[in-house]
Amino acid sequence: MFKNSFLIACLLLAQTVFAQKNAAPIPLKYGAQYEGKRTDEAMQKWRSNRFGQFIHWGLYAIPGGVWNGKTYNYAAEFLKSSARIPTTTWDSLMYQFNPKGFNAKAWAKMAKGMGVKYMTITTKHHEGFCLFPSKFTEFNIANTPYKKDILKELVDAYNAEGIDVNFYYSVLDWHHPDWRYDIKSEADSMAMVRLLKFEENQLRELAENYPTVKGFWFDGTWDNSIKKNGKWTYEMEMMLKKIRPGVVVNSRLRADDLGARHRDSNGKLMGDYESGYERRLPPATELKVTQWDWEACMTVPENQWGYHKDWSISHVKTPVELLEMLVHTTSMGGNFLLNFGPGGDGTFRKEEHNIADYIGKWMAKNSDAIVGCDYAGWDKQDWGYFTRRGKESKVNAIVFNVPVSGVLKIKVPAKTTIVKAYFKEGGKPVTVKEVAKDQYQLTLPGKLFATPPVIIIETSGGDNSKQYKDALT
Ligand code: H76
Repeated sequence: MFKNSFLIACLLLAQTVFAQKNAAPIPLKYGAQYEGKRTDEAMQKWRSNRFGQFIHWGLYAIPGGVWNGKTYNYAAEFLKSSARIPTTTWDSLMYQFNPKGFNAKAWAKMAKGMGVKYMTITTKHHEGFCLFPSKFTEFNIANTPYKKDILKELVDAYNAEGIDVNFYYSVLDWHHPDWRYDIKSEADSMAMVRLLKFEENQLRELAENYPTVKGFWFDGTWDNSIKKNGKWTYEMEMMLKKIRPGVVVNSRLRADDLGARHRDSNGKLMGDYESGYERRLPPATELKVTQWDWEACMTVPENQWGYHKDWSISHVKTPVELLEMLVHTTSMGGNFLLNFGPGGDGTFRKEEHNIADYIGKWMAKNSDAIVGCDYAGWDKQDWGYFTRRGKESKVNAIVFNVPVSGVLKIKVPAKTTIVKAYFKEGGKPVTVKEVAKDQYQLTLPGKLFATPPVIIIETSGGDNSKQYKDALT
């Protein structure tokens, strides 16, 4: 009986796979615009950046997760919703927005010191407050006691440090009266038309007024009201690319004709890169992610993006944990966007400074193994990660877990020979031993490492298979 149902299940599976393979693609007007990776210069720069700083800053930074003496453990930027605060009450926080400790140049210097190549900032989060002076709403920075265009100050300061700036923009808007979660009536439909027109105006404003913007990072697009407006998401992508050729847009913006998100109804990625890896990395085995560009965004605590006063309620990732995530991401051909949530006073917390210092010190010596690097094409090993710059014959081995044996096992692709290996820092040679066909061992000196070492492995296209005879099986 079991055998029979197993057989039937196999047949059914084979049939579905067969059917999918042969099915004609669903015709779509607003699906993926191209397949694979963009190869233009702007995209190559975006990809080579690898390490970015995410900044969540808005009115939510002022209460910091605490309302009327009560601490709300959910994400600080969701406080309005968690504590069910009426819109008018929440919005009046804007009259307190006056970050006395804010210094755009100091922020940019800290980011530069950390080794990031790009920064993505919330121009408008779900609360609807705009960090830029918008013609289309009063709910913006110009009407706070701070008054100045804080977004422009940041763009200028980061650009001066050679850091690209991208704009996060939430389509979901708790402030705007026309936002709808779903469209169930003609009135809803008309409200959403007005909302989307307002947002189109703001997006045009952002693209036109900040000419160096390198990308748009959309969020708050998961509701039915947006799934039913795939055409608008397509039009926004086209509009931004027309105003700023080369601009990079995340997959999260997009829905297709049928409401499929990120990937269209034919399974093709929309936008320029997969942006669905949030607070997690793709599984190590999922190297197929390299078929398109992708980015993982990461919080320091479990789920806090905006400033929260109390970080004791969840695990706070250590600097070395975050560094490992950055390296892991690079080794799988992705970008790593690490979040910072400055306080209402415009300063970063101690933990964030510590992370910036620790990663920055490592990047100062080793950024060559990250920036401009990609998946190396070698099998992942338990002791750490491989990265490689383009098609170079040099491979970087970044060691996070030193085995008890002190021996790093390596399996190279067929017809690859390891010529030599040495520590990137100091150049000390590492003993290399070929132990079987396409298999090597690197022996580490018997000492503990204070920070993850990078070992440079030089290879040649030599064929080591001749000296080995495969077993007959
Ligand atoms: C849920 C959610 C939002 N998406 C993250 C990138 C944060 O902005 C968070 O508030």
